Amino acid sequence: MKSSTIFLFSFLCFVLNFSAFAQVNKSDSGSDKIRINQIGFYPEASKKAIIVTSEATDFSILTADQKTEVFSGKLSEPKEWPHSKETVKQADFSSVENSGKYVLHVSGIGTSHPFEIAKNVHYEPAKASMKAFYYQRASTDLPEEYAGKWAREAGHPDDKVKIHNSAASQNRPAGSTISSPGGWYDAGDYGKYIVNSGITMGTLLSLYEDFPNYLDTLNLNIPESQNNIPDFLDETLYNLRWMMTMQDEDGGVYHKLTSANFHGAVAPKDATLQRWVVQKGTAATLDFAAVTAQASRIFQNYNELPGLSDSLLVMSEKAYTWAKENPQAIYRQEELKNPKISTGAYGDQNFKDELQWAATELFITTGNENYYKDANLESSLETDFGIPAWPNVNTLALYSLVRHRDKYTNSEVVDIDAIINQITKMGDALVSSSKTSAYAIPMGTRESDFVWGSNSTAANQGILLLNAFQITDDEKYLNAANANLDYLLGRNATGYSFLTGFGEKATRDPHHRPSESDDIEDPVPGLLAAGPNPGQQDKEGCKNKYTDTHKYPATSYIDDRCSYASNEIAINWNAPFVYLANAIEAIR
Ligand code: 9MR
Ligand code: 9MR
Repeated sequence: MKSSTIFLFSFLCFVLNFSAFAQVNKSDSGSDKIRINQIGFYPEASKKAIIVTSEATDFSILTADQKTEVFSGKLSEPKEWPHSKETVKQADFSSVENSGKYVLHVSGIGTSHPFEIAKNVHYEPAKASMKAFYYQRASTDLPEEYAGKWAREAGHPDDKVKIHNSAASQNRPAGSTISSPGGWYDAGDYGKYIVNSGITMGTLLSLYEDFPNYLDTLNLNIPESQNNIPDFLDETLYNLRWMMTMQDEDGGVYHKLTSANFHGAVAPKDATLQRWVVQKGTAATLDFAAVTAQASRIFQNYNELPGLSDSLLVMSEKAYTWAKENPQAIYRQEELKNPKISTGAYGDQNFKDELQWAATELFITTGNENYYKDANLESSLETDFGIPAWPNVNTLALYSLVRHRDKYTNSEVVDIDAIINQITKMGDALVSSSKTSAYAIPMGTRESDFVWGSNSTAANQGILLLNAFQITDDEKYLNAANANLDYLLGRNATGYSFLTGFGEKATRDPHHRPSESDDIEDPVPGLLAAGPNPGQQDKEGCKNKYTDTHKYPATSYIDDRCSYASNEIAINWNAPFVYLANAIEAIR
């Protein structure tokens, strides 16, 4: 720009400062004291925003051009949120039901990011969060036709993966190779880890079993979109087929496929370190058994996939048998050598929950009661079940049982009422804590909700609540689930929408090698950032980026690629977001 033009431009801006234009400008940058779902709300649903203030008393809802006020209301009494030490008030504008684009304004505080009130308001982010799995595909190029500006070359063919000495067997000695292509990259790194694929696939397959009609029409624009299988299942098949290559002949399943050390932040095609499959383990094998058992009953209905369902069941039972014979094959990464392995450990030493999950899925698929006896769920319902996470998967068994509850109403083996009761009780606890929460959300029921990948805690709480809703039809569960979706999309103490590409202030610089290494300004869309993590386990040069504003559990988040402790993405975090957002879309 020439200097005279700059002068004219500055002058114009100065004049316009006193006009309506300046107001629009102001809304572009949204007040960081107003925390709101930056995507929006369903016409008939509850609508809340959080204002960081102890003084302000009134708020208004304006059309997005800020020309018309459509609603004015009183803020609630102030409350402190212990997880951010903020004093906040709630703005409730649930009675605004007309579709449109709006902002929320509080005088003396400012104007919010814009948001929308509409039917299907979360459809695009919900869909994008599933499309994100396509962008995580290993061993294939992503043509522009499907990947848009994030098109990239293939990386990690994984057709000559070496058997690590910890994984050696008679027919597959150390140093020999197997082919194990495909699957999704786990996270910001390029590893493929069975344990984490387990909960990820279980979550996605459960969404499919719960809402098949909605998912059958979801068009993801992927290479398989033209075939007769729903895109949602085609995408999950991409990872399932990889998982199937991870089972050894004896039924045991390799813990992971990885390079010995993390590769630098290069594109997939340039990450060419030798890849290894490492040690068969009980956790990986049971997670595999659960996923393949569940997948077997889903794919039974597809003639286009002859034999798949049967093969999955055979593999599942073989894995289960191996795990029963090897109940304590603990993955101890620190003991591995030649080469040493330093990538993600996913080390878990307690396999009871994995066994319960696998046995239950096998029971549901086969009807064989011995599996249910093995699962032995009902003796410890009160104590042993919590919000799912990668090392903690037995609640997925409860979800599957209640989904198929019609089969068990008069059952002599399953006390389905006890299972239902457990889910609604857990749901009630989340609902009641959201009622007293300063942010009006279940997230933060306990301070320990804020862990590495805390956003998946919020999403998984949402799934629990949606299970309770599907059993009871009681809207209180649906509303609480929706409140956690609001949390993830902006109604949180950082003010960020944690889904890349969605929201005026959204995560832009995730720890994600493909996004870091391309020369595209925008990150790959539809990825859920890990979220606030007071552990702050980042490396030295990154730790000092946490300032005073990041010092509380709920604010311990930096939108910086260096931060693998708060800003990485991962398939086991995206999957519960996919469930939460798509299930709410399907229900509303
Ligand atoms: O990129 C890695 C990420 O996926 C892991 O979650 C994280 C913790 O294990 O480690 C990251 O890799 C870093 C490595 O541990 C040390 N060298 C720098 C790597 C990238 O920041
Ligand atoms: O999600 C995992 C988290 O629970 C652990 O605390 C953390 C450190 O071990 O690792 C996380 O998983 C990472 C995995 O080890 C490697 N790929 C990236 C994952 C997300 O950061």
